[in-house]
Amino acid sequence: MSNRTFTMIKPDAVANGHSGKILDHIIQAGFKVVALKYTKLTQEQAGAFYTVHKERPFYGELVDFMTSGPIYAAILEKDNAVADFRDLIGTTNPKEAASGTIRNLYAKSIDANAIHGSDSDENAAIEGNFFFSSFERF
Ligand code: 3AN
Repeated sequence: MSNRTFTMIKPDAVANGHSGKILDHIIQAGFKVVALKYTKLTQEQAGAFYTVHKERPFYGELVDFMTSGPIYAAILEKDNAVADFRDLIGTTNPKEAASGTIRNLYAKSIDANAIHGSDSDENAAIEGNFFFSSFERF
């Protein structure tokens, strides 16, 4: 069973002053923050992070949006972390996100959707390694 996932609080949520509430929501839901970083992605870094979406029509917009302001990146620990965190954040499109989910509460649109959550154990490891050195994700 997976016990780690990776998240980013995206530029819209940081700019709107929601970072603290979102982090608290995550912690109150039983996730332990095992690594945390406040940073701003370059176009090159965002392009590399989202390389799986390279062929999708929204790739350029996604990279522009993710570099538009600072973000928080974090590794989170909990039993069944990947699936439980996807439930906590809600669907990609916040208009369809279940009541009380992070995207329902804090996101406005499908591109500016407040938060990222890894979609598999494999991607959680890749994404965590992208942001954190081995010293930072002990
Ligand atoms: P999720 O983040 O819910 O796993 P993905 O992996 O399908 O969603 O998409 C990655 C990111 O790309 C989303 N978080 C969202 O910001 C953006 N995105 C997805 N679909 C669209 C779309 N139709 N238009 C604009 N941006 C999108």
